[in-house]
Amino acid sequence: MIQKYRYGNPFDTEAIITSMETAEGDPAVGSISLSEGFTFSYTMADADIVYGLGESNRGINKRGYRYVSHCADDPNHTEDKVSLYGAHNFIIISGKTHVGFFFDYPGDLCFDIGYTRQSLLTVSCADADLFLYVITGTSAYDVTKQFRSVIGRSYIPPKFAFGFGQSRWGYRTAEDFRTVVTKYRNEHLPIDMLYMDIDYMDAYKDFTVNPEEFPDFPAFVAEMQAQKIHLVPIIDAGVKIEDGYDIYEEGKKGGYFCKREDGTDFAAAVWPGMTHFPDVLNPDAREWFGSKYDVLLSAGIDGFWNDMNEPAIFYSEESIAELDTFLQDYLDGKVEGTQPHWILGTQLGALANNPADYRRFYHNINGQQVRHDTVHNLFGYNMTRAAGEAFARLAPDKRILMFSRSSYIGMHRYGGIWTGDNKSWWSHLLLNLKQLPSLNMCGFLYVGADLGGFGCDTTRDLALRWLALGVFTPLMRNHTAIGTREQEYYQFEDIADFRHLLGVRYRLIPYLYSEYMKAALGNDLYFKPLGFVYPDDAIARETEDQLLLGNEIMIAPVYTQNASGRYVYLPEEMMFVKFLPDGSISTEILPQGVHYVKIALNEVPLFIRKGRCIPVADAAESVPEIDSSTIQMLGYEDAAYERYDDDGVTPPEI
Ligand code: MIG
Repeated sequence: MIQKYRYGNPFDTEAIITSMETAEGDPAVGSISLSEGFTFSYTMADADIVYGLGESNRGINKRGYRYVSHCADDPNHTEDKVSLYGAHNFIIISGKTHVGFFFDYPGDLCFDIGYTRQSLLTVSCADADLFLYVITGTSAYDVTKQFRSVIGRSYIPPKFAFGFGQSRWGYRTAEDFRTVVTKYRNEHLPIDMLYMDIDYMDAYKDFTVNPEEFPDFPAFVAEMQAQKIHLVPIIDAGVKIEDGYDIYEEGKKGGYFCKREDGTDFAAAVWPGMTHFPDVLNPDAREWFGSKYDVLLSAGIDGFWNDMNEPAIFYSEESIAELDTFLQDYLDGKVEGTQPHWILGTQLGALANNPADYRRFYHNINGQQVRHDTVHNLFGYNMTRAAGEAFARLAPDKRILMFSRSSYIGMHRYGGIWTGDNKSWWSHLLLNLKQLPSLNMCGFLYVGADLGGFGCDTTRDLALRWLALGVFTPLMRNHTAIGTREQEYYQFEDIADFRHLLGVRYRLIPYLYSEYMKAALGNDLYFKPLGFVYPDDAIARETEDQLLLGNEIMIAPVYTQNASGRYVYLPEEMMFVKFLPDGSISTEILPQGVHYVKIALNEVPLFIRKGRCIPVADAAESVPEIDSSTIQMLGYEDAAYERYDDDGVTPPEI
């Protein structure tokens, strides 16, 4: 059962699309205080698990820390961080009873989940203007499915997007892109997508391409398509301020940019230098910005990734002016206090993504001026919505690949997510695993991390182990930052090992696609924590380094260095399967309990649940080359599997 409560004057985020009556009074569980903003308090039982929060830090069970929903451009995902790129305000408290809460509030929202006091959960925000949804159910899984049924169907990508994609920040020339494709194809490393990071653009201007490198861009797109490669360009939030640049001129003329209180266009520096932000919360501006994707769609592009849409700000005109004044005072010895040198460092460090800047600009929503910080978490959502709504108009017969860095619940209807700038750390491989089911609970099914790690230099063993997890994530992309060690899979010794792991992905696509589509069409989960399926098993409930995928398999990747295997917990008998480097598959029935399983760097393990089976095809080098006539069933004898399939292009009926 879902009940909706209203406090004050909530902003309509359109996260929930099912209309519901507002209940009277306060929820029967927990307590509400409106004395200082809004605070919801709830006493947790010792055994309660707290699930949810989508893309957030730490474990699957969120207890014992605090989290702040504030879409943040922060590439340092250390264990102490309270905000990442997404704001997904759905939690479930699961123990003897099972109750979910969705705080539909688009500004900063703080979840203290037993951080200040071990048994106390508090959720608080500055303004008591929000909708609160309370969902009671028979299990955490049941609560999740009820929530998913009111937020609308998850985004469905084209089938090619289940292939592998290579990316690197720094590819710039046509030759750079050709080299990657040639190496992948020559080495028979399967691949379907090649990502174009910011350097493909002309001076970082959205919806342009560097004219010297790509004098005939549609021809370049076609050249790649002939090699079964989809190019996927990045789009950034900020529109460069430059006279004569059509997007800038149109935006200025149409009044489509976010404005200061005095009505002038707010200016902030990002990659292109000074930019304006399209006011994607304004329906007219959203339609206008979305229509610009056609510049690339009509060149043959069928996939995009939206970046810097928290929105990220390097500095604003105001903040740089303030810093200038400070610097003058500092140099003139006029800065008061005992530590002016330390203050200088702090001032410099606080320039980017400064909260003061988020209070300096406004959205125009149906004639109302809405200050950005109060709706901050909706920017990435609506940038991606702009694209999604435009795709439905511009390419109604075709699915377009789309994923975003920043997000709020509701965006899951328009695109997927990549989890942003992780690092080539083993701990981030594990964080990647733990984020997956939480993201699914919040509706984000097309998800994945930068395999191998974005920041820092990767190592061959980390690249392989992370790839062995990436085999199972819907979005499977190797991406890395400029200046880091080269990370394309052909850069390492013994390329055959990478070829094998990539090949296993393609062998599993008939199954993975089928389970993805069943989850999307049925408002279900693709990745589940073990506790969702084995709620009465105390060990399963605490297992955070294994996941159920679809209805048939469990995954348990190796996430530590120099390990030749790992411990795995089986809540019931399962079939332990390994895809071996010679192309064969080993199987072994293991009883319920704890096992140490050997997994070499060049093997992909999975576990098939008792009495079930999965379809496996022969390996292929691209999604269209997967031959469904080669599909064989793998798993328990006499088990049956109903495989979902479609053309992978036509958008399914709503
Ligand atoms: O400030 O476009 O998360 O994937 O490579 C960095 C360059 C901007 C951040 C994205 C990353 C991308 C990078 N971008």
